[in-house]
Amino acid sequence: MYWGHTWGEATIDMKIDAKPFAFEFALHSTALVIIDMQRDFIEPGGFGQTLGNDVSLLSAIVPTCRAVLVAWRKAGGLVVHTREAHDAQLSNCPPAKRNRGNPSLRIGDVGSMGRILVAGEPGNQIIAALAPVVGEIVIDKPGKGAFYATALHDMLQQHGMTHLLFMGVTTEVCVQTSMREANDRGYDSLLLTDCTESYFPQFKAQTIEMVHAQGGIVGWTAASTGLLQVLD
Ligand code: C5J
Repeated sequence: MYWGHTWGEATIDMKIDAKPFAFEFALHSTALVIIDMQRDFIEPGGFGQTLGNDVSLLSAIVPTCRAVLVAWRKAGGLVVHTREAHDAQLSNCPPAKRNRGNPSLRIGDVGSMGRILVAGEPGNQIIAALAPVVGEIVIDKPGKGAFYATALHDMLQQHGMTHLLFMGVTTEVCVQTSMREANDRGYDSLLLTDCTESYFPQFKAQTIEMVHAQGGIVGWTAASTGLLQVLD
């Protein structure tokens, strides 16, 4: 299926060292996409912990994510936040997703931060350090990918976006899925490697390799230092 959008002629004004080769982009056509930095994954009592994970691994990236977010805002770049969120009736949470595995609490059950992965609940809020400000896009997504069953692609097209910078959690699940969806829709995407984390360090490392392998089959990867330098 062809998605029917047109890509404008962007004036490249930024270039950073990356794998497999330099990532070139224009500030006015690039969005910072922050995947699921919500309390459900980062704080004790949420979905991440109900699956038996050590959530402290994920909170370690918050200061780096915040530094990038602050610099990107200061430069005037578009910011997109996503949350993995289902409606209160769980009408957009298929039984295959809810019933899989043996978590201590399932999606929709009541935990210490309200109902697990349900929109509007305390645990579903983006952590305070990265909270959205007026003018930033917030996408509630029922799937792992940010494009599935959301208006994200349309919104990015309306804003003339061609390039995406990804950060957030977890690397191999929602971040990777979203990057692959973006790739299939024609975006050039870069994963900021020190701004993403997994409950499984080996999965993070392998995902980074998968993204930039084969000439950038999914996209580019780089630490945030180069981006912060060009934004300075
Ligand atoms: C998961 C996500 N890991 N945001 N969600 O279930 O990566």
